[in-house]
Amino acid sequence: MPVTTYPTAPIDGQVPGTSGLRKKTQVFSSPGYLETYVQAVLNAIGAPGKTLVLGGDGRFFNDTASAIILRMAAANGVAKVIVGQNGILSTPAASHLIRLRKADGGIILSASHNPGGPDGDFGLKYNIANGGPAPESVTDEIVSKATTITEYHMTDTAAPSLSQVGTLTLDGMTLEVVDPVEDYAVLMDELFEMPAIRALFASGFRMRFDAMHAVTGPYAKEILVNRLGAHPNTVLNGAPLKDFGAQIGGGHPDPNPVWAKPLYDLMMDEDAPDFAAASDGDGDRNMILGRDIYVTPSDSLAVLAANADLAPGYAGGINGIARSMPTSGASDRVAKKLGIEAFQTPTGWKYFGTLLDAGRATLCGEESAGTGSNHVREKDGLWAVLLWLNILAVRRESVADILTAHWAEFGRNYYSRHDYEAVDSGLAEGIVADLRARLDTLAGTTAAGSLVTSAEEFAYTDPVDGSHTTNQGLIISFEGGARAMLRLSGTGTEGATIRVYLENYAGPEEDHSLDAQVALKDVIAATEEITGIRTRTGRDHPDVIS
Ligand code: G16
Repeated sequence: MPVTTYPTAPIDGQVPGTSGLRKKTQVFSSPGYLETYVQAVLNAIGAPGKTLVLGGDGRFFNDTASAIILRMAAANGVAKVIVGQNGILSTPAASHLIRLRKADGGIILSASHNPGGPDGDFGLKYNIANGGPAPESVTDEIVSKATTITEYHMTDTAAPSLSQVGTLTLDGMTLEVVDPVEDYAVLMDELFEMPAIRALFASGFRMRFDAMHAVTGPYAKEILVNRLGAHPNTVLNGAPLKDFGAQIGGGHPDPNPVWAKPLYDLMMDEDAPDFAAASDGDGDRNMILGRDIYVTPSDSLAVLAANADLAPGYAGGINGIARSMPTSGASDRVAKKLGIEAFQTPTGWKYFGTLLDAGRATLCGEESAGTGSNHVREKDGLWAVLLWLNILAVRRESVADILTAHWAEFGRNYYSRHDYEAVDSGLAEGIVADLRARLDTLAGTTAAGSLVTSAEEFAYTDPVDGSHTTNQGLIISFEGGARAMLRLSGTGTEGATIRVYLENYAGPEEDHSLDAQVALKDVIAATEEITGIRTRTGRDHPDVIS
């Protein structure tokens, strides 16, 4: 086989963040950068003889990167790569394919909800054989290799076109090109009461799904329109674009009320459809909206958990619910009622893997618009949408009525996240460090009229494998059950993003009709008094409130 060995490029000890390695596209596409990281992955996992899945969200550089990775896989002795047609796979579909085909792992090309394009972001994530993001032990090994290897290997043979489904070879390596949607759609058929959802649409139920010009367009068209009979106008922005529509309308594939504002505004209108949802660049995140109501990801997890048994895939009940630390405690209340375990993990889907594998958690969710279950080992945007549809099809109530009934039973965890973006990294780290240094002194003090009951840095010991991780965010708890959490984003590529997560609980008998910012005003004021973020960053309000 004609293989050439090249010198590596410096990776600068850059560690993969919350979700793999994520950098500016220009960095990723600079000479040798992608190649060095891929070689590190192949060395870390022991490439010879392995079967890998490969796919990405179709953003700018996806096709070039796919071709490079295939040529490197062949040169490094990988036996087989199962790749999505045209190099495309949504992240949950990739996770499913790894599991379905019993692959040794997979490489997912995406920077998720981050913007795409030549001036946008690119990313690479390695997932292990269970279909989930590599745990720290594996990512540490990849980083160690990335910073010490001196050469990478690539076959001189050009990578074949991936435009047709079928089996090919590349210098002795088998290359199976698969339909990105089919296997995933079959899995969804198995999990949900499709005839009931079909009947819901047939009854005149109106929905909009905003694919945000990202990877889920073809998945949503196949499942919602072709299989479930939704009107073709259900899917908005369904044609994937390499820059997610940045050029044509400032598109940014982050499904939240800020970046999916047209959808949000549509649903706040009195003539709104019954239900709406959006997904992100790689299809693992979701936003849920009903007529005149936005469902926070934390509430969505709680409602899905409380009603999961209405779907055939969960008819036997769920074993446990896991949520990340900054996610509200709404799902804990559901777990308590169901008499099942509730877990609080660090931010990052990889921390759910052991709980899912051990059968201790069935549903997982994060405040960052991620919800999923044991059907794959990633969060799954369309899955969440389909579970909502299944619940709506069986209960035949509006989203708002379902939320109102949920809060009347469990109480409401008012919740909001305030983001301060592109803050100078040193300044952001200083704010966190200063607060960390004062944690022991905060309990018992009163800030803006709220009594601090405890303050701590979140550390986590995995209940399944005993692995321990520290420095996972700062938590300030207030009398009455309010919490403020602070951490720096692990997915940004420009400066630092300070995330402040705010939560306040109103019991079943209390008022659930307040605007979240109003319900949280005391905890917001107390948090500013304690942290001084606005003063120190010179900003009088967060850049994004969600
Ligand atoms: C990634 C992880 C999520 C995590 C999120 C946090 O999301 O997969 O599990 O919650 O990052 O982001 P940050 O560190 O910016 O708060 P994604 O959708 O970007 O892959």
